[in-house]
Parts: sequence; structure tokens; C-alpha cells
Amino acid sequence: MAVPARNNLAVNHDESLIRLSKRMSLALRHAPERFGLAPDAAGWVPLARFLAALRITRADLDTVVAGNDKQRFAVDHGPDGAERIRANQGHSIPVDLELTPQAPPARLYHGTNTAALASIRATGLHRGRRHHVHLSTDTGTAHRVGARRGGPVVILTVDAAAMTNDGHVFYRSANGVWLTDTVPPQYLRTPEQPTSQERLNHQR
Ligand code: HQG
Repeated sequence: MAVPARNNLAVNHDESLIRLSKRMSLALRHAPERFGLAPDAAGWVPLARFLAALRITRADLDTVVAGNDKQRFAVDHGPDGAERIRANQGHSIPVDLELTPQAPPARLYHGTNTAALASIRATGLHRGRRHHVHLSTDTGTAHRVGARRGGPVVILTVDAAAMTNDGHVFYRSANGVWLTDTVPPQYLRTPEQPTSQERLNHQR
């Protein structure tokens, strides 16, 4: 049966906004030079230049910024009064987001693929290409983060209270993601190893 045209349009609209959000993330976090952009030291780009570089309308940008499930982008007025945009977190280009250290909740969570578990157990959580390890305040969000690349997900509990006691520094991004440099393995609680029966079930 044919899907009503209105639904098709809605789906296409959502998909194109997700595609645009990804392109904006690429331009602001990872590869601004591909768009002819040069973010300032704190990651800001003049909004007018950003719209021109990505060839998008202000209305579409506003829809992505306002409707973004994770509030990935911030728009404000710079010191010169002109509007500007940056990503709230997740950069691989060198930016100083000027975050101030904050006391985290006692526990934080990190969702990842089970394939990474052995390595994480051995060496802890590393930031990879990004500036920080990203941690969530709830297991639902951690699960969504871990599920991004497909495959079975495992949720690790981070003893952020003990880390703070031991001098590790935490930051909170404008969109509520907790950030830290590294999580050594002694602060991670990982689920028990699966039993051999569970391993068998998984293979079926
Ligand atoms: C893993 C998205 C093996 C780590 C999300 C993760 C988040 C290790 C991957 C944000 C490891 C890095 C960040 C070790 C860490 N051995 N694997 N020792 N240490 N890893 O994408 O946390 O949608 O850089 O578990 O929602 O997945 O882009 O980090 O799987 O907030 O806004 O190495 O990105 O936000 O992957 O995601 P990522 P992440 P956006």
C-alpha cells in the first residue's frame, strides 16, 4: 500500500535535517577548511559566513539548532554584536571551549560497543580524536551513544566521585555532556563477563 504523501514529505524533511545537522557538525567540529571556514580560538564562526559557506537558509539552520535532539549547536552574539555559531562539544579541531571545571554527579555512564570492552578494561577510556572522553548522566543516553555504530552495546559505570577525590577534572558542555581527559580502568565498573551460555546464545 502506498504511504500517504504527507508522511513521505515529513520523513524526507526529517532526513534532510539530520543530513544538514551532520554537515554542520563536520564544518564546526572536524573539517572547517573543507567549507572555507576558519573558526576562532573558541570554535565560533560568524553566522552569515556559515550560512554562505554551507549554502543554507537561516530558517533551515534555526530548525536544526532549535530542534536538535542533543542541542549540538549554540548561536549567540559575539563581542562585535554579530551573530555567531559553534558546536557545543565533540570537536577534533583544536578549540578552547573555555569550559570551567565542575563537580560531576557521583556516577556517570559511557555506552560503547562490546568489541571495545577488553581494550577499555585493560587501558581505560581514551578520548581518541576528540578533546575529551564523553560521559552521560543516564544510562538511556549512554545506550544511544553506544548504539550509534551498530552492534551489541555495553554500558560502563564511571565512579566520578572517586575520580574527583583523586584530582581528575570534569567539565560539562553547554548541552549537558560530561567531559574528562581520560578514565583509568580502576574507576570503571564493567558488566560481568558473559557466561559461556550467554556467549552461545549470542552466536545463534
Ligand atoms: C571507544 C556523539 C577501545 C569509546 C555522542 C567510543 C557523544 C575505546 C570510541 C560523542 C577505548 C570513541 C562522543 C579503548 C574509548 N579501547 N575503544 N581504550 N577508549 N574507546 O565517537 O563517546 O552525536 O569519539 O567507547 O552522542 O562514542 O556527535 O566517542 O566508542 O556525545 O553530537 O572509542 O559523540 O555526539 O568514539 O561519542 P567517539 P563517543 P554527537
